[in-house]
Amino acid sequence: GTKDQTTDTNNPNAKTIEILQSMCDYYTRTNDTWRIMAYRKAITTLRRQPTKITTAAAASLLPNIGPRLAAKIQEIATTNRLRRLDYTHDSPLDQALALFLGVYGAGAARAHRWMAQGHRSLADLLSSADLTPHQRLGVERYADLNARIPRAEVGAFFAYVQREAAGVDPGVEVLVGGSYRRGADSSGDVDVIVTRKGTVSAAELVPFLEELVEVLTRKGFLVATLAALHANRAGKDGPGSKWHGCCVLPPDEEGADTNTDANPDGGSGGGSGGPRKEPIWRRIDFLLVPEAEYGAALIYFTGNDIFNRSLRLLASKKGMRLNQRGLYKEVLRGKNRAKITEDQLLEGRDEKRIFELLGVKWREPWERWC
Ligand code: DCP
Ligand code: MG
Ligand code: MN
Repeated sequence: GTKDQTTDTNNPNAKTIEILQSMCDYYTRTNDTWRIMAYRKAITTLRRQPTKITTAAAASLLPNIGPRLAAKIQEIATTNRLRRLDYTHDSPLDQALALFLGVYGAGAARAHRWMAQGHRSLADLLSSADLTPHQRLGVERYADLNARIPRAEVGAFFAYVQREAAGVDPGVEVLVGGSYRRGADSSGDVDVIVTRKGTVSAAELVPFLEELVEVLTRKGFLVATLAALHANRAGKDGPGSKWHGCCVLPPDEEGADTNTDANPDGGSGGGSGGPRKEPIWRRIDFLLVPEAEYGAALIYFTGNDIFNRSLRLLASKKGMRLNQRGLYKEVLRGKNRAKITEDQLLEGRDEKRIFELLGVKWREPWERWC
């Protein structure tokens, strides 16, 4: 996901954030990666400010805010609007493109191609576009897959997974990473990190996950597969290290907090006594992590993505390399930057130790929004 959404209603810069977010959404539609990043960073900075930023001078003193963004912040703070945004008015074409960009699994290139082929609605796509099975699911479950998952509901999904995981192998540990670990009020998906003491490779956890997926599917918890273990077995993330799909809380689960009737803000209605509505399909990811790489994987899968990028950049400036498996000391390279020997692993299992070796102050997960 690209949205780190928390409720900004009480934030003194709420209006500024809202308008900058509209600009960011516009640049997402025009696929302007550089500006998307600049706006996201500025929004994160503003979210952290305890007081309202009203002048360009004050704004430019803040991290990640350049002179042009600072001027926009002043314009919004003083006029409550941004003239630049008027020129991004959503035409019907823009709206169709924005709609297609929201189809799960469709990138900007795909969305533009659908536009070029003359499609303008989800109904058009279903009736006449050539859709892969995953794209079809993204269109059919459009609203579900674009809905944020309230924090309490992520907790309920986790409790369910944790119980079934213990039934398959009591030695396995599970934890929710991603925006949930950063303390978000709502998440785009449920990122379940799976590990077991003594493991050195993700492959050792594959049989466990295969069995867990089978059990969860049989119980009606998992309802769709988007990326199965075997599909990425040879991927660069290691052998079969992840599984992506969709889940629902089975309605017949006794005592379980379902997203159809027990949760008043679940969004799907349902009400006591009334007929049950279809549960909302939620995105869930399982990530297999050996104990030897747990710290590096926790950093990676906690994010956010911008925080990860800045840590990696810092590592490379210090002659190190950080990825989701560990922190390495970069070795000397020969001609054409060819490696003479393998990079030396400095730390993989301990999250705090990786921060120490990088020489950065420890940041709690909820302090890692950028
Ligand atoms: N990640 C990353 N770079 C990417 C994608 C992901 O570093 N391009 C890392 C950081 C993310 C984590 O993986 O925090 C999980 O990815 P998600 O896409 O699930 O993102 P979040 O959980 O942060 O947000 P959301 O609430 O939208 O799921
Ligand atoms: Mg997530
Ligand atoms: Mn995810």
